[in-house]
Amino acid sequence: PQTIYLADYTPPAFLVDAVHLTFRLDPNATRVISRIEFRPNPDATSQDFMLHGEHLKLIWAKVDGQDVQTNLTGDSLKLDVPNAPFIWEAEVEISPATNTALEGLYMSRGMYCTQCEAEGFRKITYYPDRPDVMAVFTVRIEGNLPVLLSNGNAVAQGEGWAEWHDPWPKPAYLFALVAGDLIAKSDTFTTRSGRQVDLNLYVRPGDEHKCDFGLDALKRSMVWDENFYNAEYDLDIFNIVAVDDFNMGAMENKGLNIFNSAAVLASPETSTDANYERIEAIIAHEYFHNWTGNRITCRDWFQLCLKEGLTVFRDQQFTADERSAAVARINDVMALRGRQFREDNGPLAHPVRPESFVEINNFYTATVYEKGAELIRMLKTLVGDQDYYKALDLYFRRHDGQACTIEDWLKVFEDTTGRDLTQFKRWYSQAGTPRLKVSEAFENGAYTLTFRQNTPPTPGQEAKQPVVIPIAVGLLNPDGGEVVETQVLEMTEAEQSFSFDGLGAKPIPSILRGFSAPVILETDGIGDNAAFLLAHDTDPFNKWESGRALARRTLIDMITKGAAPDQAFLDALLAVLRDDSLDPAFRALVMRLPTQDELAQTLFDMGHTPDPMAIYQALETLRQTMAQHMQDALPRIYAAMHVGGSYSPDAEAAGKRALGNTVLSLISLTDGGAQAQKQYDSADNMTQQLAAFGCLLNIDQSDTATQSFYHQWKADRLVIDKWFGLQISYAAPAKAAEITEHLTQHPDFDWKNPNRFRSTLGALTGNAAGFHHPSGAGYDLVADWLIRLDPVNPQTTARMCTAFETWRRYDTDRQAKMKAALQRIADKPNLSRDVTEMMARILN
Ligand code: BAL
Ligand code: ZN
Repeated sequence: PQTIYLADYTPPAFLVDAVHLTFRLDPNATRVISRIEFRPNPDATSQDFMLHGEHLKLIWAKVDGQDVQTNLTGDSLKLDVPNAPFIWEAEVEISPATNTALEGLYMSRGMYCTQCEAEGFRKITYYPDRPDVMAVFTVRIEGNLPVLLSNGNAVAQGEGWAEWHDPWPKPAYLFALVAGDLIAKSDTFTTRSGRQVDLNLYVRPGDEHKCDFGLDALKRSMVWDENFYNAEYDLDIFNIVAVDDFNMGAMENKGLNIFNSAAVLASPETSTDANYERIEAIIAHEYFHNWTGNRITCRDWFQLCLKEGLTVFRDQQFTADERSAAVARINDVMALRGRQFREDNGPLAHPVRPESFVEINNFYTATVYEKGAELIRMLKTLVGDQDYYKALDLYFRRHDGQACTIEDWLKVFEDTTGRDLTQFKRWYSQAGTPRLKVSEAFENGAYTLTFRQNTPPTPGQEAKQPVVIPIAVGLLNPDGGEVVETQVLEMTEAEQSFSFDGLGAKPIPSILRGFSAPVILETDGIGDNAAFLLAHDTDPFNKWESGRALARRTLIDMITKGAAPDQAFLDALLAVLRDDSLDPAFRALVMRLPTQDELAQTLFDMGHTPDPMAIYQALETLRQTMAQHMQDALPRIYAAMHVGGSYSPDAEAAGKRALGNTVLSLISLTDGGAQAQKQYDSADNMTQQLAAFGCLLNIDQSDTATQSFYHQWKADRLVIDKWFGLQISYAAPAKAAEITEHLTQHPDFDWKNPNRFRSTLGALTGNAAGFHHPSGAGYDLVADWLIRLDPVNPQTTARMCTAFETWRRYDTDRQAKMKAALQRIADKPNLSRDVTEMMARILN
């Protein structure tokens, strides 16, 4: 397959003013008739006219009304056209019913829907399918279905047809069409300047009761974007559609967002608190794309972080604002470390703005999204809130209607603040997570912190240069009071010192407050302050971080030295658990132990070869010890966390349930599951039911619950996804592959449905000790299924290949087994471009 380079970018030879599309829907033979108004691009460097196309059957084509003989070159069309405005018309035939890749126009349980980002529109008709070609679309849909939707505003409709017009020029990747037997739950929103907007959430009959929360989250997002970014909605209709078969979480098509049903449908009985929180964040994310992504889009796919990093940052701000900022930040950092740091440390490491790709779908990554958001957060920290919002205003005014680059984005900040962001830009081009070492000195009342930064080599990037690191620091005095409030130190050199004068005693530093930069902080040079900071830090992130550091150290000592769990750690944890002045959600986060994967990476970084079984065992032992150590305190806290009344997904109630269920998981380790069974039997919402089910699975007391849960929920696909996933997540290491294999034979294992595939095979890759069991059965099973899925759905297959990205961490036996599994995938004839690229990068 061909590699595409950022450096090779050239502007399009022709621009498009208007697109008219007519769809005659048919499952196996949909006709798409296009009429496209082209004109030469004055900024073009070439006159070559080229249209992308993939798997299209061309029926006829005309230029300015004259039939054209087309020379098919691969899947694209090249032909001679006038060096003047002209009209291209064509009719093609496509087959949505056999489109299992879920890109382009496809069918999901009888309903038509589309997914065009990144390059799916070329599977619908011939078009310059690149984001810097923006056009006004008018769409007519003909089909014998009650609901026919496309982007923009509804123009006209009749029996079996509908016409839509989107006045906002957009790239083809934002095109969408939906047709089916759907029901709308509706609401309205009036924008700040008085525009009345009809809001509709379209679902399958039977799902109407799962719409209220999504609509409410949408309205809150609309208000929030007006308040914080002066960003108003710009059409008369905002439609969301829930689809069962979807590769991603959701898609921000202009005026017609399409959502994986798991990312929008919610009811108390079927959705957990975590589901509600995720749905709220994704609704906000897709809505926020209306400005950051749609009104201002990307020039080319290398600039993906321009819209994704910024929109993730905006949805993180929204969650922080709607819920608890401290808890939101901790959750964001856990996700960043779990996915992005792992990616940055392995063969798939790439810059936030990559410089080459084979398949762009492989770059919808944690690095582009989550690290991309961290870069925006750092910019905001560096320039301050006021200048940040000024720069954003300028960005919206200067670039509205344009397809932009990271250079455009940074220029807006330079023009607003007068800063030179040349060095900051390295964050976009250098892959890898910087290591930040700190040491200290105290003399004559002056306290000095010295930092050294170093970014390890990553594929294709041996040597790295220093980046700009905003380091938020506060100082505490030895009795726990704060002597220096949070200041942002701006590090630009490889090594740099910062001093604080006039101190009466050597202070205790709290460094990288709020996780002010996406780096790995190494504090060996400043002594051991973790227990002190866990007790006293005023910065909630670092308070949590200190608990995490203690837990990590205890576990590492257990694994590498055979040590017993550290009593001081257990006492510190118990003190937090009992501290009713702390937010229950925060306490639940402090009680959460590091993941197996995080421990494996930590051990690897320390020069050890991680043994997944030893890691698993240490975590089990520590949990058991915690349960005993805290036994007396648990029942009171469990009772205190009871939430009465009818279910509400708000942060306060969810926080209490989170802590209550953390406590329940410890209680169930000493009471044989009695309390969990009680909670399971009396639960009136999915959060409580699923948590109790997890406890029962964990202590192997679950046969009855497994049966009863299935029978209760067998009609609900989203709940049955949980049922598949939980059994595998809680499977003991030696049994995980076998249980997964067994579940793949279950009549409900619909492997072509991405949600079901992920909740089964994905759950196995997430059960680290099960996946890495020395038998190699986990590797083999996952490889078998990836080989099977690839011809059906390359995108979902490629995504799951990342399970193998850590193979070089492990012992020679595991390495050999993982490599053999990877090689088996790589050797499969006719492997997709997506998976071919992933195998080449992982094995490299
Ligand atoms: N643009 C793809 C889905 C999302 O990031 O919103
Ligand atoms: Zn996005």
